[in-house]
Amino acid sequence: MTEAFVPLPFDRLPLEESRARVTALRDLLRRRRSVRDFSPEPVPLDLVDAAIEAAASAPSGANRQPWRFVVVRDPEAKRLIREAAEKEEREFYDRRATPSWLADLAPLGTDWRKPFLETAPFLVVVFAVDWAEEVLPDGSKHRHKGYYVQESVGIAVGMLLAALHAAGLATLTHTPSPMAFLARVLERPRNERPFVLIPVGYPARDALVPDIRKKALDEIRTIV
Ligand code: IYR
Repeated sequence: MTEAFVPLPFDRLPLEESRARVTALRDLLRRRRSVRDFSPEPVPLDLVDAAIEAAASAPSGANRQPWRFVVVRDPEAKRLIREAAEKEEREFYDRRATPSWLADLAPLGTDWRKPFLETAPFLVVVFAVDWAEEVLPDGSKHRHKGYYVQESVGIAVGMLLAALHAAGLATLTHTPSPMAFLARVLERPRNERPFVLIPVGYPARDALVPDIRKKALDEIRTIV
């Protein structure tokens, strides 16, 4: 099947406007921090929905859009998620993590306790869709595998974090490991794999963040 084509909607910007826009976006994104101290203050759902729509504009392998976003606001569901996550995290901090991993985490001041999983008004749980079930003409079922699922969902999550930040909301990119409990608690189908858990809300008034820095351009960029 050939897709129809339409003209690209494109506005060529004057160079000075390009500069102003990209530096303004850079400066906005540079103010994003991973936050672990959330206020319980509610957040209007439409802010999160608009951010999810922004994320869903991401490119994806063969345009399969292999992402699903579960917005958890039910206190009981958040409690179950916190309980299960803390169980895994305790195991991680007490046993699974290597000494060098724990040393790398020390500047972040993290431990197995995850109160933000109940304090934040929303938890956005992103799932990666690894395959779709297809029924072939002979009635047999076939697993239609996704393409570049990791890359596609990773790009969408980056756009989601940027959009939530642009909305003036705080987020944490949280990956309790292993994350299989999220599929169980949220009753997701077998072809969905938990990808990342993002608490979303306003920061607590007294929120602290670690004093860490991003690498400078000359450390990360090479011109060939
Ligand atoms: N999942 C654990 C540990 C952790 C791992 C990395 I890599 C981080 O950048 C931060 C934390 C936790 O959430 O505490």
